[in-house]
Amino acid sequence: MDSKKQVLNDKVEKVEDVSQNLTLIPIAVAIFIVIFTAVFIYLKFFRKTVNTVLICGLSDSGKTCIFSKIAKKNSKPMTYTSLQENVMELNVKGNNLKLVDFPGAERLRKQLVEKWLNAERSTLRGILFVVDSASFSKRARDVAEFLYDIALESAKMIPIMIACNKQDLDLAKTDLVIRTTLEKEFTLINRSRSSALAGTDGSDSKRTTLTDSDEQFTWNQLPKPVEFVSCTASDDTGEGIEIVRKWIIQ
Ligand SMILES: Nc1nc2c(ncn2[C@@H]2O[C@H](COP(=O)(O)OP(=O)(O)OP(=O)(O)O)[C@@H](O)[C@H]2O)c(=O)[nH]1
Ligand SMILES: [Mg+2]
Repeated sequence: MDSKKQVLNDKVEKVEDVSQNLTLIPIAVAIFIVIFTAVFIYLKFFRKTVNTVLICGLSDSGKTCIFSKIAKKNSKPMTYTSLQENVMELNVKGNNLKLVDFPGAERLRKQLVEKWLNAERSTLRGILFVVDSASFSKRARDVAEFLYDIALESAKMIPIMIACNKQDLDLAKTDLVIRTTLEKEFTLINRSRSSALAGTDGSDSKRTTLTDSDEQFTWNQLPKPVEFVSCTASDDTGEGIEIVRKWIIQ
């Protein structure tokens, strides 16, 4: 008799366990729905889309010319010093891309750093840095300082293409010369910034230089790829512009 009672008790306990587990299911489903909705809302409304390619470089390097060529293959751009951004939306295979031509004027540098390289950094998918290859030997240090700051301020997180423009001019340096000269300049900037910092407050200079200042700088020390291309934006053929366009829409 006792053993029958025991079996009955066991069965009752099992049924209670099962019914307890069943009441947990709606709670689990509710939690899942709340988490799913929160993730969906975040992705849809708050996450910034990584869809912008920023064109920058010293004034007169040919940024607006390249921007116009990308907009319209056979355009003959009439450009003058830009004082504000040119923005263009591109539709590539159903995806919206934004191309921003940021003026090279020195007084707008702070705005470039604060807006694009910090606040809007998470929207950047690439930076196209344009160099005037004809005036490069005279302005190598200025070009290097500007590019160095762009790489540093963007936390080295954005892929960079360096467009060595104005290849049609006699004095133009090749992309190879520009590449190696900039490497040497970056080594010098690393060293001078690191010793300047060590001389002032003794703070950790490694975080404020692009790479380890004890080594020669090479492009492959950066975490994101840096590519070089030769181009001519002002003539009809637009030599090299197709490579730039492909890199932008890739
Ligand atoms: N020869 C030659 N001239 C070029 C080339 N690309 C641009 N230029 C000329 O260089 C000048 C400056 O070009 P822009 O495109 O206005 O330069 P930018 O970089 O936009 O200059 P900012 O707006 O001041 O920052 C213009 O007179 C262009 O016609 C090129 O490939 N070859
Ligand atoms: Mg311009």
